[in-house]
Amino acid sequence: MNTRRKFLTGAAVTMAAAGVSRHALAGLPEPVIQNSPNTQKPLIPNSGRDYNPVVTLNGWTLPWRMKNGVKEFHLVAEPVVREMAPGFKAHLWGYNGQSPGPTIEVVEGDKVRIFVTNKLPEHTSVHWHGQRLPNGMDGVAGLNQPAIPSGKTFVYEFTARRPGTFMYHPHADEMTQMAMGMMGFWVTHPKVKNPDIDEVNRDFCFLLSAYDIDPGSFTPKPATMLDFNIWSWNSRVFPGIDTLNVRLNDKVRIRVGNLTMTNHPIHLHGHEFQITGTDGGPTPKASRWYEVTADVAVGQMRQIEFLADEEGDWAFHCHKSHHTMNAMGHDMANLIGVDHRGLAGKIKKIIPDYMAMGERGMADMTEMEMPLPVNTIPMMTGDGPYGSLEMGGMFTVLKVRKDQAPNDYKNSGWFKQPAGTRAYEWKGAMPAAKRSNNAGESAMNRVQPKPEVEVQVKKPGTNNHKH
Ligand SMILES: [Cu+2]
Repeated sequence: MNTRRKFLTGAAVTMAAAGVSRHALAGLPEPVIQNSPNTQKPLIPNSGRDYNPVVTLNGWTLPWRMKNGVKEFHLVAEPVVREMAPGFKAHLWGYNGQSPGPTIEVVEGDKVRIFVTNKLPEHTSVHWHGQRLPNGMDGVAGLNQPAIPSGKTFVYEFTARRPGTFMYHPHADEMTQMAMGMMGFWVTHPKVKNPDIDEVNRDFCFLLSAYDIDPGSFTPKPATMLDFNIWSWNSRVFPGIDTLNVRLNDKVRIRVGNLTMTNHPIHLHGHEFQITGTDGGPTPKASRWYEVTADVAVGQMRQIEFLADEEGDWAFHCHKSHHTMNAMGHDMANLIGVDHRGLAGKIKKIIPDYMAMGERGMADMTEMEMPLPVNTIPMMTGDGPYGSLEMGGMFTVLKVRKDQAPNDYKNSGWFKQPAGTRAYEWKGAMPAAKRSNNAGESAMNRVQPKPEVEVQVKKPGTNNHKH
């Protein structure tokens, strides 16, 4: 496996950088470093209790070693270069070579020891979000422990008491460190059959994160509170997010955690799902109902499950339309309905590169050959079988296929729709429009007096509102 091969490479790099002997590191597991932003195959457990591993979208699971019955992991907090989409790299902070960090998978009842080495320029700590653990292991710097100074390694030890969906992130200079991409997923699998936890064929997970990276630059601005321009799943943006490839009639679980500054209504097309778990654990079966959108609030985890029984390429995305766009500025005039072709000619005399846009909507943007600054990504993009998807950010596709082999996670290309099952153009005659002026006649039969002057209400302060 890829990560296995990287095991030695990563260790060698780390040791050379730290300048310490192999002997001095003998007490810690060698850190495993991941160089690829692609979705890695599930890590089949080769020691400890057995379980069905998860697949981290554009991510990976951290290998461990067993030492006297304890599962030992080594996390390295460090600056990383994350490819957020082909052609767009960000200078983030993360763990073991990537942002987000590797997923940690354990089994309920496992004794866990996590070595955390701090290679950041400032102190850090790790909080194990949602876990039951001794107070001194909760990771809030200043409250539960002193912060881990730059260059030092701290050890966290606890038993994974509750099965479920969790995450980890710093609890020291949180604003900066989470804005820079420091976070990771944690899954505790059930030890024995749990009546509220069903077996599934595919189990995906990812974290929601948001960045403010000016087009042409590389480093997120940590002071941003609301005006983020890069909305990502596991620090990837569409079309850089891998698709979720499943077999027809697979039972599918998707686990989502939110470490952004706003909520994200996560929406799946073509199927209905139930919320089967939160960071508080599995939801009781009697409390579940069907949804097609799950709102994941800030600091929450949601785990959804469905039967993938409709073949096709199904959109899966955040339903806030601004979150399915890339590198977006919000300080733009509304030009819908304005024909400014004449004006554009005049402006072009002064600014030869000037381009009129937006008067017919924004879809034109996907056709524009507008020069982009280096290291950014178009706002609306992504080629599909029928043209541009005009999407970005928090968007990908669930691919349900009859011929997807079990345990195969390959993308099989675009769905071939059976003949006669696609929306088509009406080519017949178009009847004249009939206007209905008497809707709700019986109750609302009065003639509405028309105001002589149209009143426009403007709320105070809306001018300053950027979004
Ligand atoms: Cu969103």
